[in-house]
Amino acid sequence: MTNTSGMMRPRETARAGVMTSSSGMAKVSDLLQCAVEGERRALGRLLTMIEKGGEPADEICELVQGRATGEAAVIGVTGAPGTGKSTLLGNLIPEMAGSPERTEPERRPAVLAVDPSSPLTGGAILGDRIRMDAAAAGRAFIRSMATRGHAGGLALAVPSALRLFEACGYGPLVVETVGVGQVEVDVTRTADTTVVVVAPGMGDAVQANKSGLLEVADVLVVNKADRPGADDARRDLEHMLDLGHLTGLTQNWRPEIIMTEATTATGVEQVHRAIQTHRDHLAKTNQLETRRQSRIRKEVQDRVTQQLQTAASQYLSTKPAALLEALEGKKTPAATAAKISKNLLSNQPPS
Ligand SMILES: Nc1nc2c(ncn2[C@@H]2O[C@H](COP(=O)(O)OP(=O)(O)OP(=O)(O)O)[C@@H](O)[C@H]2O)c(=O)[nH]1
Ligand SMILES: [Mg+2]
Repeated sequence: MTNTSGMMRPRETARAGVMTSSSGMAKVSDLLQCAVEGERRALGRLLTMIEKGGEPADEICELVQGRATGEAAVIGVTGAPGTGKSTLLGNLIPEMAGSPERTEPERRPAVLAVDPSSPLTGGAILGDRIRMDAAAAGRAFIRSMATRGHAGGLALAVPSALRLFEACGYGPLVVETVGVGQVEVDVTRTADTTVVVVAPGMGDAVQANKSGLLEVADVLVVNKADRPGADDARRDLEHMLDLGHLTGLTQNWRPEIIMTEATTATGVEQVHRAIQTHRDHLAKTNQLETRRQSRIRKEVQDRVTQQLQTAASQYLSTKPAALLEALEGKKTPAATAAKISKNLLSNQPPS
């Protein structure tokens, strides 16, 4: 079994046959049952459905409701391209998975690596870059999610995938995003704990500050500590923290800055401890529930936005009279938009 679920166990091959109906389509409820029982291939197929969106994705959401409590820790890992996020995760996931020798409870972490450049790489490459030891890989689940240029789709797919992971017994839930673009930053903004990774050079502290990433940081990692400029990056971060450039979502929280060399796992244990310390802080200050609610609120808002957008496109494609008035220059686009919005919304009274 590979950590990216490229291979099947014999048991799964047999079950996969049962799961496929005469129409060639697997029933979502059957797939979910198999996934909950621990069959990775079934989970992978459900995630593909979520990624594609539409009715099957909504059906999964309905079925998962009640199975996922929303209590699993959600950890965002973000930073500029190439700063070493996936390499870091390869070492962090075994820490999160725990081990009997360390008398820690065993956990089953799941990673969703959001790949913004999927049309070229197919998405899978990024997930494959997360390498870890076999024991942890057996308990963890790693998956790339391709955005295929649909930013809105990503915003909907990520929370659905996280709930599915939780319903299948996974936790903590880690989302890796490249910290460029509003949707990617927003995805990590609603995590319980956000780890921002910087590296000397292109993805450095100043760059991260400009892209708004430092504002969302609960834990700061200077990776590639073996490279020249790492100490400068740390100093820049400390300086920005001192100047209060970073507001953070958590009141009274100063992100710890940790130096790592992800390729040799140096400093990774510290990152794990910092994540736990931040979670303890959230629990002590009663912010876990607030964060959970803000995730749900954002998902609802994103769904409403998407539905209104679809409704607007459909309405305009019928070439309504109001649109023609704008096209003929009789009304301003603003007045036309106001009229059309009113029409649209009055047809769908709040219930
Ligand atoms: N020297 C050095 N190289 C590192 C370190 N960590 C990661 N790298 C290298 O940096 C490159 C990018 O690492 P990734 O882990 O793929 O970076 P990433 O942030 O996940 O990249 P994207 O997902 O494409 O944004 C790889 O060649 C890694 O081997 C480190 O601590 N030191
Ligand atoms: Mg990566």
